[in-house]
Amino acid sequence: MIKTVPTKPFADQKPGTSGLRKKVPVFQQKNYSENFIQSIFDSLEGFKGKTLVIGGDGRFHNREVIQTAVKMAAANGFGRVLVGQGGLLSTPAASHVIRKHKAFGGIVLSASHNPGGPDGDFGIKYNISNGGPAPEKITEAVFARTKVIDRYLISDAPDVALDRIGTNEIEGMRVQVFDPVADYQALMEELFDFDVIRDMFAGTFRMRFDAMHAITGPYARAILEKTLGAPEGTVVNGTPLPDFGGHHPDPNLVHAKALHDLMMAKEAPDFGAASDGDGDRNLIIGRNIFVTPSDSLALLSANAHLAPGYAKGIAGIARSMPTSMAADRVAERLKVKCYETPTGWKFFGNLLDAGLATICGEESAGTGSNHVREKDGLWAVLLWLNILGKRKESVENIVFQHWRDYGRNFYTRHDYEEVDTERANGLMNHIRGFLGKTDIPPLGSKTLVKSDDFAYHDPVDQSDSKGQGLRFLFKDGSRIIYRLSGTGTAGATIRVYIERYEPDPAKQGGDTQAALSDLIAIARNLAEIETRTGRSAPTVIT
Ligand code: VG1
Ligand code: CO
Repeated sequence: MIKTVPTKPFADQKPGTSGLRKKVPVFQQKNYSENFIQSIFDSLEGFKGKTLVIGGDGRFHNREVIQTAVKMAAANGFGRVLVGQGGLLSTPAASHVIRKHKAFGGIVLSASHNPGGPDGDFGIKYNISNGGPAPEKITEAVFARTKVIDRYLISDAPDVALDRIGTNEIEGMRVQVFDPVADYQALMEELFDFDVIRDMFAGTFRMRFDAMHAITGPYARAILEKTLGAPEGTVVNGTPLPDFGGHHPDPNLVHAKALHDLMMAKEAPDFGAASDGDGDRNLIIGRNIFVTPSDSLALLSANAHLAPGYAKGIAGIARSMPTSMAADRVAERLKVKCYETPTGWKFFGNLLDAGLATICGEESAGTGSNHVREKDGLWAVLLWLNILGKRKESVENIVFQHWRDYGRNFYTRHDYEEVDTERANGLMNHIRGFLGKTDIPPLGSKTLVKSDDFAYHDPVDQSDSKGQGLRFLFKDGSRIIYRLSGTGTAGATIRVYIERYEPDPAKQGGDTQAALSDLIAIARNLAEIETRTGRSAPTVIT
């Protein structure tokens, strides 16, 4: 039976960079998830009888909300839902399934790289029929609805057997529980030369993939070990756990330190990689060398033609504004355009749909292409493997060669996490005060060519997005950028992005932090970070 349940609005359901993210206890409040899901449905039109894809990254509270979402989809009139077995579905796989099965949209339960468990984070995001994150127009409508919602619809049917593949029915709506890996794996086989990669594993080539006890474990085992012949044990931490084994499923040098240490050790395998909570990020480390995500975007774009899926070349590249400008140089050489968008994958969707860009990336370990409408961790790993198999060179050689060819963009991001929100806003306002000025004492001898609050005009739907990050651009091509994170759940996270271009091969080696030390000092002084936040050092450096 379909029930109409009265409810009251929650004031804090504003979606951030990627959906609504809050602490688990917030989501456990009565009606909290229901209100948000109903607000999504209330903001959409024309889904009666259509298909909805539902899945999540397996974190704590996943199964409960999957059941809720299925019963609410039935009550709201969807004709069919596709649910990943066990309630599991990586973000890129969800994107693919939405596209392949011509679904109206999808609900992905994830807080991605944020920690999980009973005191960790949870999240809900909505993806549209192109498989990509809902654009701002929709997230704003959802938020507006959450502020006035007074009822939600739900079926009182018993729970769906999530672990059994097969078809059930609720209120006349079909519920199909499917294998979350199969469709995705088939897509990867179309894009990449699996024989080339298989040959590599049949020889001496070895890798480690750290799934961080998150969603990519089953995908990586099936593809790398079972299909490509990588030895068993190549995938570590491969079982998704509700609390990610107590770790933080953020594939960076802090949270994937074990992988980094291994890759820098004498017994390092040839290639190391990791992915995040929901499988859309990738960390790439060669023996002896960490590849920054910005460099990885540039390298993948320059070498994509070595994979069958991109043999005809790429139509364009898109990167988020804070991502280094290394990809711009590749685009220039390939004679294609490089688009600069605000942070968050939702801004790439239109460019991909319109065929303006083929490969997209963010400095935050996100890379992807037009094969889906989300960033895709394993895709990046497989493209790297395909390139390594074709070029038969080490990661280190490939990276150094790239720097020699194009110059190196030294790049780092400093995060100050859980800063008091008022203080963080004060700091941003202080920096904003410098915008447009020429006389800025903390800049010392650096020559500023432009400073602004980044705004984006979407060339496809003509929408405008303002307030996307404070930029200081210097004459020598270096940049300092400040923005506040839109994915955190406690206080504010200040992100400082620092970049300098080095064309001289003789100066391209060495430590990134040392190479950027002048700019780092300027960035700290300009923002008065220490006095305003009380922090003498960043929480995380990537
Ligand atoms: C961060 C990253 C951004 C990424 C977003 C979602 O956002 O900076 O590049 O798209 O996370 O990634 P923010 O607002 O905290 O800087 V995921 O893998 O957490 O969905
Ligand atoms: Co993610």
